[in-house]
Amino acid sequence: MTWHILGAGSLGSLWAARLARAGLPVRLILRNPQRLEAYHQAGGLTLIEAGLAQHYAIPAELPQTDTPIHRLLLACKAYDAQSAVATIAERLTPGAELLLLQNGLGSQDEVAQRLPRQRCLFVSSTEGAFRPADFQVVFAGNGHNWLGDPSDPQQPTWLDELQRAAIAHQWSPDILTRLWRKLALNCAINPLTVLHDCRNGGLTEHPAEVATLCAELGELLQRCGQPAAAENLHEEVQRVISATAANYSSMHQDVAQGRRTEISYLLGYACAAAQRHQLHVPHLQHLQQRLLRHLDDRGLPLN
Ligand code: NAD
Ligand code: KPL
Repeated sequence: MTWHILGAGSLGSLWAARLARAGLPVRLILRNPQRLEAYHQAGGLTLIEAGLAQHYAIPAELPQTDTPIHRLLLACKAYDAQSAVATIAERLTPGAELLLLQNGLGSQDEVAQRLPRQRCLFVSSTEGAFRPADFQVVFAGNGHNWLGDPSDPQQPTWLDELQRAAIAHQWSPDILTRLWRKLALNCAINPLTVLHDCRNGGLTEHPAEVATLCAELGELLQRCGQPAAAENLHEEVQRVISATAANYSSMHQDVAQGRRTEISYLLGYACAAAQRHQLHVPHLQHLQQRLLRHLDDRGLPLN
């Protein structure tokens, strides 16, 4: 069955190239005729892995192409997920499967609620990729992909295709726990790296701030029915800070490059969940206010 990929950015291209390399049928869905023309000019996708560039002439099409979609990897930013899916919704067959590869929480439910006749799988990824140029992707960090469906623990039959494509993955019946845990890690680290303008390792100079945020995030996870995601959160945050000390967080990179952040699906989602549960999280709220002010000062979107 064909893998349609909507969102031919860093992770979408990384998945597309590896699936195509394994001989699996892949089609990219590009936003508009201009993007399609630029893609045809480039002649395909280039994957750069361990310094080696490989070219893949993966077929591409427009959203309004008149063929059904049975399996779709949605690999755009969280804030684009709903509008991107809307462009191909009519092509999705009943029972089609979508892999939602977005960071944070909130966008997956926005998409799933609009598609009651399809199956939405949530993906949490720790792989790293970036685009040095259009239709080129650098595989920058080995990682793992966890896939799961919060409403159905039955794993799909095609996971062996990911195996064939050497896409590190695992079926995860507790995918929400994974996504909440990653969200908590991101909330404890990313905004502070932006506000202190530092690499992740720079947060070792702000131990009290990190500890206070972890305490509030732990309480929030408990209140949201995610006790497993709260376990040893502070220890893991400290471990991630030291393991990624030399890196800039994804949010820091977004702000430094003047790109929209996924704040609404990370810290914004956490603060909204706290409010829903009437949980007092003054430090998270203050962090959100400081971050929003910081983004506003730079003319960046606040959502
Ligand atoms: P990206 O910005 O590189 O790629 C997203 C692509 O989606 C872009 O090419 C954009 O043009 C396209 N897109 C958006 N709306 C579209 C539409 N309507 N039609 C067609 N294309 C559309 O993003 P990314 O880095 O691949 O990240 C995707 C998600 O994965 C994000 O939530 C991110 O936080 C998460 N993530 C990324 C990495 C990484 O290393 N890049 C690692 C882990 C998680
Ligand atoms: O996922 C991350 C990010 O930068 O988005 C880490 C490295 C865990 C920091 O929060």
